[in-house]
Amino acid sequence: MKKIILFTLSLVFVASSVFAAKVPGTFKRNDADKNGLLTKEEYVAARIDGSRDWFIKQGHGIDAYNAKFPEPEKQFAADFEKWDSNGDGSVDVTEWLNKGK
Ligand SMILES: [Ca+2]
Ligand SMILES: [Ca+2]
Repeated sequence: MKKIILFTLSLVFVASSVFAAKVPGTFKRNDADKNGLLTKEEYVAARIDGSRDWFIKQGHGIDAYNAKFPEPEKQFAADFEKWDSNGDGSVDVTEWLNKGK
């Protein structure tokens, strides 16, 4: 019985690591409700937080961020719309992986 449980557990582990390898970390972090789809709101919010943090961490400061992204919502939403190739309003993992191609 113990063996069967261990075997099942290792199968679950293998299956989940295969799945994890397919979904990029950035996608997962941006997917706030973890439903496997990025909405424009989730993406724009995560991108604003992420870029602000990056500018501050790099020592450029918030003024540099504001200069680079005077209208962050608009600018990040425009990227998002390019990636949503089937136009359903959300970006799935496949669309995410194909962005910039
Ligand atoms: Ca989501
Ligand atoms: Ca889509």
